[in-house]
Amino acid sequence: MARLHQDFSIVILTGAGTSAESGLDTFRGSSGGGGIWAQHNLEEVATPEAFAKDPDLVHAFYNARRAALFNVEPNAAHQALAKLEQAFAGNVTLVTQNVDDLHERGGSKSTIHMHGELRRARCTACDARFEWLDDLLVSSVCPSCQSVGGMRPDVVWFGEMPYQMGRIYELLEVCDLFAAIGTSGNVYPAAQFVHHAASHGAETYELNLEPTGSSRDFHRRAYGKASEIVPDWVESLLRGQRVS
Ligand code: BJW
Repeated sequence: MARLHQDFSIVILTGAGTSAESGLDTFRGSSGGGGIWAQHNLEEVATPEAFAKDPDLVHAFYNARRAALFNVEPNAAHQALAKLEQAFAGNVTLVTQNVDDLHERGGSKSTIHMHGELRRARCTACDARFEWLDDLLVSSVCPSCQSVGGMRPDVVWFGEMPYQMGRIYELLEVCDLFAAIGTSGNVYPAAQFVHHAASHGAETYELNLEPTGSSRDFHRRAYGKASEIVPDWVESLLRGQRVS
């Protein structure tokens, strides 16, 4: 690692693998199979069409996952990324595809949740967004416009535009280092971030349990459990930190 300076800018993209050791399922599992999409048909629970067709089923799917957040804790990977954000002299931006709140609970202060957040709800009638810790139901009332039946999880389903894409692309275009951690690289547009960052000059890192279909697109790679390889990587970045 070259010596780093105060203007050095890092963008980190995290995915479900970052939270796996906290006890939250990944979507696609590892090479042996499994994961959330092996148990649920994504077209029945994670599309706007699914919500229109069977909102009770969609609410049940997300209510269970929201409730599960009360039983999990951030792991060493979340904590290490928070430490990097706090201790690094340059700029660190954490972009997560995860809808859990483990980065925040691990100490990160300004995480971009590009696929939304389980602990938030959105009204499809007036578009207001709220913190929402209880179950969502078809009978839930919008606290803003009082509509009934239109409250939905504030998550980004297939076919919908992820949040803050303009800001994310701007950050990718000026960053010096881009890292993808615990993500399979199967879902767009996040899967394209490595190309966008590299084409604007960033050095790119993949940190994952195992190689993915995108591994060859990264300049550097480290494989193993996030709770082990992320703290090591963060320490190496902090050790290399010098004003040149
Ligand atoms: C470990 C570990 C450990 C395990 N340590 N690692 C081509 C171009 C553009 C778009 C498309 C395209 N083709 C199709 C599309 C559309 C679609 C898409 O990508 N479909 C794919 C199936 C092909 N994309 C969309 O619809 C998106 N919107 C969109 O494209 O809008 C238009 C647009 C165009 C251009 C610019 C901007 C916008 C929206 C996608 C929304 C995804 N939503 C979900 C659900 C969110 C709510 C919920 O949680 O239910 O988001 S799907 C699901 O996948 C979730 C995740 O955030 C996302 C990514 O999954 P992730 O994080 O990578 O998890 P896994 O499970 O896949 O991988 C885990 C990895 O961790 C594995 O590699 C393990 O090995 C590893 N691991 N344990 C380290 N301990």
